[in-house]
Amino acid sequence: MAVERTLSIIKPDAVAKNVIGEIYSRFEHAGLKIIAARMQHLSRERAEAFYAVHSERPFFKDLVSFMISGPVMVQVLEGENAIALHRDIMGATDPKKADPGTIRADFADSIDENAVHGSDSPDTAAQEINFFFGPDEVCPRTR
Ligand code: RTP
Ligand code: MG
Repeated sequence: MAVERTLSIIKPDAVAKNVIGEIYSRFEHAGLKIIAARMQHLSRERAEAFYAVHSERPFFKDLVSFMISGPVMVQVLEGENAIALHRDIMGATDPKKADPGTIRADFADSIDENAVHGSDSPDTAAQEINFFFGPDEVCPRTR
């Protein structure tokens, strides 16, 4: 399997619950390495741009309002099969349908406030990593 990179966001609800470390621990135990990270409070414009693919969906306005309701923690994860592995650890979009032991099952309250984001394909991963991080902010492990 190929080594991949994926973009991960710990959303405002999970930051507010003070579980950043708990979620990072799950990434690390799964073999994913954090190779870039930043906390930031997104502007409305940046949140709209990030979720532009959903701009025509009925939930778009609420999604953007939620994403700017507090700081988020944004990171690049690297590892074997990282994109699908990360989404497995996250669990289903709707926490009521998420498998036990997944991040969303354990920390998300609703489909609207669902704790984490993860890229869904190699193309979106590359695009989303570039959206948040410049080349000199991504630090591949040399040891
Ligand atoms: P994400 O992009 O945040 O990782 O979530 P995802 O791939 O699992 O789900 P996606 O379809 O990309 O939707 C993005 C976010 O929009 C909200 N959503 N609400 N009310 C609804 O039917 C609905 N569907 C999606 C969720 O917060 C989802 O994470
Ligand atoms: Mg998505």
